[in-house]
Amino acid sequence: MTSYQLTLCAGLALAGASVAQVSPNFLLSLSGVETTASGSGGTVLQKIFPNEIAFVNFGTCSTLSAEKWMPRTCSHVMAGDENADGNYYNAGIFGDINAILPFRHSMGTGLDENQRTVFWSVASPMGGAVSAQPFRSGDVARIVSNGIGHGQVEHFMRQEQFNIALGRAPGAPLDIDAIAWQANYGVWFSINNNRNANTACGPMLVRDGDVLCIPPSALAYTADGRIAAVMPNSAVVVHTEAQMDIYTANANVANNMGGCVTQAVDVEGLEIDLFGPVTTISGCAGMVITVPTLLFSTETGTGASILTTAAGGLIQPTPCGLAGQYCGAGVTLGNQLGLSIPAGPGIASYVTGLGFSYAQTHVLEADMPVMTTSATGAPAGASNIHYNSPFGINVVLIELVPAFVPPAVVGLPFSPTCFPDLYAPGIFGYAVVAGGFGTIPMPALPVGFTGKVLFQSVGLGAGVFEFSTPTVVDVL
Ligand SMILES: [Ca+2]
Ligand SMILES: [Ca+2]
Repeated sequence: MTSYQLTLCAGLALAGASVAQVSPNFLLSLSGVETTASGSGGTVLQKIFPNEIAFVNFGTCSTLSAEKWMPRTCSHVMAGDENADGNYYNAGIFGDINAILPFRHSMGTGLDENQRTVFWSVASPMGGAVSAQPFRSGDVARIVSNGIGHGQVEHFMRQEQFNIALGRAPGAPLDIDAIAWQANYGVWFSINNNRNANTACGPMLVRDGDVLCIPPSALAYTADGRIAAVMPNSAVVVHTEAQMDIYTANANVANNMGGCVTQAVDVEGLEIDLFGPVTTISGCAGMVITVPTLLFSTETGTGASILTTAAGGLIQPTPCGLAGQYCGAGVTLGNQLGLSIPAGPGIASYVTGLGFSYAQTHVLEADMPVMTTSATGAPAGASNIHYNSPFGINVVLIELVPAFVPPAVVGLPFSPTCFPDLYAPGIFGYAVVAGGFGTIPMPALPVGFTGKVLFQSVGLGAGVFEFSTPTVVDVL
């Protein structure tokens, strides 16, 4: 084997977070469609889909509610017409989001995450009609505007790099379904299907319930802190599926029907707990691996429980209580993460992606993202735009654009805590609204109009403009 020199980017080695910069709040994704505990003001924002990301802010426990943070309609605008069908709307984009990496938080910056900084993994590949780089099930990536154009996939870590670290053919099929990272601890991940691999400990079957580490010494970084290269055969199974089963059983958590969860089956979400105990193990091939305490979720954890490897396996505590009900004491409802409780048992979903984060929920969505009105026109208010803003005064921009939305204006010195880019093609109208949840009517559409109507809100933050996520209505 040729020598494979890897050096840690000097600027990145200091990325360990201080305790003051650790958020107790979560960005997360769920396996099924769930409803926010608040009802989100009766808006369409109350439904959280498996290809979306929600934010759980544990600030006020009596009104705890997960809220939609990255609507799929925001992803549609970021991605463009990725499947080349003429529409931005694609209800099933990504299949599911099955891993989340809040990058700013993982870098230890203490800054709010936005939809351009977070990385995620998909269950089904994104269409390749716009991006020069693919977004596949084995990638951990995000969608940005770069020098090539809008809708470009930017990888934290590529499917080929995961395969190389696993000692597999770079092009082999792979589905990453859990990711956590800190420069001091390396990449921690789990896969979605059992796969043959050749890890640092030799040939083996890696299971979907195993938790693996690629240690810091095997990672090289880009200047902006993404993975540039990995050392071949460097991945190590740190916690086997059997060990994850033991952590899970020891946590003694109930599922959404009140049954005791005794097995992990498939590890679905991972995050590093910087407050937890740290151990070291020998990872084969002379490697010493520093093992942090890990938060994890499992396919068996219906009711959306979150567990931890601390003390041999516990239910994860949050500022509003445990993230799951004890077995024998009832069912895990889902309300511990701010999700609405259905009649009868708890919610059917488990947590599919998980990361600590600071964030603001500043979003827009249309109740009719596709309108077939070119033959008839549509009166004002035939449909509505639903919003959620943390800011007291907001200007919702209404923009008519041609068949393809022009790229956003990037690099503005605005929106430090929200969506960073402004879409500003021809502004057709605007509405001034207060903060919180609300709706504005869609403007009238004349007979014969086809194209896109784009909405983005500008909130007045602390002396600076803060942009909402954008949304597009396809008018056919
Ligand atoms: Ca499309
Ligand atoms: Ca995936």
